[in-house]
Amino acid sequence: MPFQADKNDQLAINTIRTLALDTVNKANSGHPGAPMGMAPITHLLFSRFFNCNPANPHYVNRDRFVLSNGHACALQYVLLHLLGYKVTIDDLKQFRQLDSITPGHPEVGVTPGIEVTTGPLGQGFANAVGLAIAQAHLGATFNKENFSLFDNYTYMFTGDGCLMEGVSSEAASLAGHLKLGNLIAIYDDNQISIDGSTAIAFTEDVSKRFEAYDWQVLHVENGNEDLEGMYKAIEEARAEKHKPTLIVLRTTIGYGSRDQGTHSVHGNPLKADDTVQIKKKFGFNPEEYFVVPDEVRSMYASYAKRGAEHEQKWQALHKEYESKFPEEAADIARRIEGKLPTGWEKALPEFKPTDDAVATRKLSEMILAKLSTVVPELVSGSADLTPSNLTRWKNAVDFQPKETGLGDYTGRYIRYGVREHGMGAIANGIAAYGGNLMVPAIGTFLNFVSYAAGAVRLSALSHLRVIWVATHDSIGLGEDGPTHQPIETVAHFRALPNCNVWRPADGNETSAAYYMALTSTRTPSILCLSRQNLNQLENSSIEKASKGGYVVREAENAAITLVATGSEVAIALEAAELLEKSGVKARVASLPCWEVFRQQSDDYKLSVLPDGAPILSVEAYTTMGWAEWSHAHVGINTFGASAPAKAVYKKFGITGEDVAKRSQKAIDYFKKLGHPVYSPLTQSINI
Ligand SMILES: Cc1ncc(C[n+]2csc(CCOP(=O)(O)OP(=O)(O)O)c2C)c(N)n1
Ligand SMILES: *[C@@H]1O[C@H](CO)[C@@H](O)[C@H](O)[C@H]1NC(C)=O
Ligand SMILES: *[C@@H]1O[C@H](CO)[C@@H](O)[C@H](O)[C@H]1NC(C)=O
Ligand SMILES: *[C@@H]1O[C@H](CO)[C@@H](O)[C@H](O)[C@H]1NC(C)=O
Ligand SMILES: *[C@@H]1O[C@H](CO)[C@@H](O)[C@H](O)[C@H]1NC(C)=O
Ligand SMILES: CC(=O)N[C@H]1CO[C@H](CO)[C@@H](O)[C@@H]1O
Ligand SMILES: [Mg+2]
Repeated sequence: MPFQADKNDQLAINTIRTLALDTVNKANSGHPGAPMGMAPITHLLFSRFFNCNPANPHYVNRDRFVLSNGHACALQYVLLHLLGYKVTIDDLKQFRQLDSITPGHPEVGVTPGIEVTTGPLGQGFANAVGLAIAQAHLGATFNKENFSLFDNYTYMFTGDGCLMEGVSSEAASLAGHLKLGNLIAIYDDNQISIDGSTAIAFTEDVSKRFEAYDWQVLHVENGNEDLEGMYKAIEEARAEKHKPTLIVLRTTIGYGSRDQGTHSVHGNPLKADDTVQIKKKFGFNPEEYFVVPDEVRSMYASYAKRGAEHEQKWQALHKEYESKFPEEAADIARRIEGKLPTGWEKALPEFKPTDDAVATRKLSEMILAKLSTVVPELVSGSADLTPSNLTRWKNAVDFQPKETGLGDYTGRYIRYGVREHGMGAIANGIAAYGGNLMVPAIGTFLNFVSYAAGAVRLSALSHLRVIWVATHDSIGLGEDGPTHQPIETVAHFRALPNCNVWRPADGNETSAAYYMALTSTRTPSILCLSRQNLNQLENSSIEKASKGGYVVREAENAAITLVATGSEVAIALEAAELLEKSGVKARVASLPCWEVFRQQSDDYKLSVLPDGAPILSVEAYTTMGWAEWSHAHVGINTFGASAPAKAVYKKFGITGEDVAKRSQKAIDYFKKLGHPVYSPLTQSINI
């Protein structure tokens, strides 16, 4: 369709500009520059192309919009208001204020219509790639001839900052390989960031870079005025079904301000006299604030109506689909509702004490293989460590463009390449598609989850169920040495709010970790899995481990409690045996997940880590954090070493014998003090 101008387009654009200006000025804080520069493309995109239903922000086949340059969120809030989402003028007036729905950067779950939390630059870019992967996968899985149920676009705004960040390069490279024709990025090429002109640090040819990634790259030279040019570029982007598109849009930051085109309009409210002259220039009364002319109201109401009709049509199509493909329709409905398939948990294997010693990474592979058959929304993948991570089940189909001959879009195994940060951020986008439509599990070495820390933090903050299959979880990986052996990693992620760090000790515990990871729908999980074989415990169970901590070896009137995780539980048990031989009674507790254990009742926690005897922790990581549970700690507060695993454990004093010796020291020390011994829990419960 050729571009048709609307006589009120300019009025609408200036309304967006002045509303964003008022929003930032009222808060006396925020970023006016990008909203004023991107007002024209925003109006053009949402007036002519974008499908969403403001009355039902969760309508599943809506187009997805990601503001990767999240600092420009005044723009998004204004737009959501105009479109009729539940974002009022009062909400705009509460921008950046306590408990408002218009926080300083967009947050999913806080504001209706926000798809992903953005602000940390580059993340939104990669999230958009994940959303586009989800759309492509669901379309390939469920669409039938004449029933195009999942077929819409992911649009993303991005800026200089995002494109300087490595995470966007990782994601862009993969998106190009995957030929995601449903992904359209609009680059606010205003040549300004906080420090000033991009000439000081960012002079590469971005277009050539994206062409090299195999993206379609389009240019609009006058993003301030050329609506027709913008229209044509978006049309062309939509027509390209086999490549993602980058539209390089030249704009002027802070368009209309006396300081337009400079960094001074990036992140500060504009001066009062500047605001006055801007409003006059745009034909607005400088004495009036938060003004939406009637013409603009009714234009945007018509876009909302178009969106509601889009959903109605989709519902009708879905009904018809239901009658022809009842099984698929039921699966879609279940996933939209956010429910796992009934009885899925029966697929979780249980292990006998007499079963072979197996590495927990291998157990994880077995479990994933079982789950893959009963949880179709589970989509696995790895950052180029498939053979060692064991994240790929037999007969898995790779998620690949058909043309490559390597798989197709129905595939549930994503080859992320060596791009851990990109993988984490893309997985956030996949998880953010909604409900149970897709559940991403992603694999790498535990040590390299730290590479993706920026993305993990956003999984946690935005309540996304992303499951990290983090293998080679300690010095037990052996010969690869200190560069690969995590020491501080787990302490970091345990310190991260709303992130479940699991370190299972055997098969039942690994099943428990998966059970909890899948059912914790609003929390990411990191499963720390061993490279080395671990014996099955004697008394583990899915149920007990699902509490995050439990007793694996009970002893009445014990002189000491040992508490450990993962591979060190067996070492603690060995120490307990040795102690018993010398007449000392020892209990052992396994604490596979601190976060989940913390949620148990005080009584239960105290039954695992009781008063009356010293508690000694055993974990082949930094001891930081263990004071919450234990009086003394066996751990490693230096880097590891390159040698066979057994030798490394010996070097760091993490053997049954060493732990038995340390236990005796702890017992003697507290005896000498001569006062009652209280569990560290008792203190935290009482204060
Ligand atoms: C990862 C990360 N690093 C730093 C920042 C702080 N920051 C916010 S905006 C910005 C500059 C962004 O420049 P650009 O994307 O060109 O935005 P514009 O000035 O054009 O609005 C920076 C460094 C951030 N938000 N995220
Ligand atoms: C799809 O629609 C076309 C045109 O209406 C029709 O000819 C064709 O038979 C339909 N295909 C199926 C599978 O229903
Ligand atoms: C999704 O968007 C495309 C392009 O705008 C449109 O043709 C299609 O009808 C939309 N999908 C549905 C199911 O309405
Ligand atoms: C695993 O759990 C099952 C069911 O509770 C139990 O029968 C089995 O003995 C447990 N295995 C181990 C190794 O403790
Ligand atoms: C496991 O439980 C059984 C039965 O309660 C008990 O006899 C046995 O000692 C336990 N094993 C350990 C290692 O605690
Ligand atoms: C399912 C799968 O890809 N398994 C592989 C796991 O890794 C080993 C090598 O370490 C391969 O032999 C398996 O094929
Ligand atoms: Mg910029």
